[in-house]
Amino acid sequence: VTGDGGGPAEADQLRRLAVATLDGNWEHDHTVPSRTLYPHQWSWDSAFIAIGLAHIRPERAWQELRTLFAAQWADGRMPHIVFNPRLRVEAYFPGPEFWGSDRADDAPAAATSGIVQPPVHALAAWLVHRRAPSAASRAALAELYPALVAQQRYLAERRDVAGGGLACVVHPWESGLDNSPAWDEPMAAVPADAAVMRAYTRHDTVHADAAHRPTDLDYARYLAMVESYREHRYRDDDLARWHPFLVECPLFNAARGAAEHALADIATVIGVDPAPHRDRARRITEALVGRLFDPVTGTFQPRDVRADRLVPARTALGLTPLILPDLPPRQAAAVVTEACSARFGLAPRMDRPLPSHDRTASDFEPLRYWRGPSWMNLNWLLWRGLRSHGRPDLAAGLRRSMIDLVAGAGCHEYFHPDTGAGLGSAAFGWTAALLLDALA
Ligand code: 9WN
Repeated sequence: VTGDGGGPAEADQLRRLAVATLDGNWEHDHTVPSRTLYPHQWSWDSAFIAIGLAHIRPERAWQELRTLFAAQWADGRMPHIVFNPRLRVEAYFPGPEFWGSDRADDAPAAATSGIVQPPVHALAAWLVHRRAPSAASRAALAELYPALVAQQRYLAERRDVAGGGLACVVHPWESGLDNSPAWDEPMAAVPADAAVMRAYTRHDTVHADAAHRPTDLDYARYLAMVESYREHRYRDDDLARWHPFLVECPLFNAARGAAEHALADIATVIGVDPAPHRDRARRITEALVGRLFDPVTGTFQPRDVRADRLVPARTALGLTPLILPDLPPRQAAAVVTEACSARFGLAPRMDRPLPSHDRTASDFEPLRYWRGPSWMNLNWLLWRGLRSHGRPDLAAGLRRSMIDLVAGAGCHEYFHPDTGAGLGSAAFGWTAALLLDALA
């Protein structure tokens, strides 16, 4: 998977595969991440997918974002799943009846989950416009802008539990990296019993190998966290008093910062003052550096707010603040050093794909989901960061590795971090979409 071939013929063939994958996952007015495992609309998937659609079907890219934002809550929260009412209950677990969003004051008419995902949507909207600027794309930006601002305001005002300028995730699903070793320590404090899962039927393990997915004990805790939040009708008052899992995630907060940069650009295009966005972006970057950068390890680590300490696991989450264009040179250099270490193996010519977790760690698992396998979205975020921080050599190596992954295995959900073999869903939306962006 590491060849450096790849002429125009290979690129054309890969593009055709990516387009077929996205077309196959298109469902009326949005794209599903996967027809089997994830048949509804997912929040951050749709943002990544829009970035890819911009290269082939820009109207669909805007439709993707519009459909998602139609399910925004009145408090500004963007739910992580918007359920398709046409699907059977068995299509996905936990489904709408488990979430019970209809009992929350701020929920929309559509059935949704009550938690969020990393806010990469403003960046996506900006990139979709920039790909093919037109009167229509400017109108779409103007239409989405208030919703994007409300999304950011919700996170800044309702989720800054520690008051230090960073938003907390209240569930590992909110980070997008569900079973990352980053969450093991804070999750250990969540009461749960694997027997809980006997009352439910998991559907993920019907479509994917159970050995590649989170465990039943993980799921028991995931459900316990949803139950805690749902009992409070998804309100965020006094979270510290009653919720068992509160963590400041580097990727989630870097996405917030990147969103403010994107909103500043969007504001300029639609004739709004960009200064407040630039100001907020600066403050988020300062808070990230102040609260999550560990000068001893030289990397960014999540902060467990309940225990008030940094989580020691060194996962790929720690590399993602590089997407902030204003990350100070000292931290940017430290992230690059970490990425190029034996833990992640980034190089101008990579001999193995970028893993999602430190490959030298004892809890590295090459097959299990976010505990080792390589993921296109993490590759893409780091690729973007490397370009904006003046490392085209490393960016080129990573880009080649991303293309080789799909050339070798197809548009899989994730990939074996040694062999590049395809894992999880075989026709995964954001893999196809971000490949199109890498090929452009
Ligand atoms: C729970 C859809 C989503 C992604 C997440 C990924 C996975 C869901 C699950 O699939 O999470 O939200 O059922 O495992 O971890 O990042 O958005 O592709």
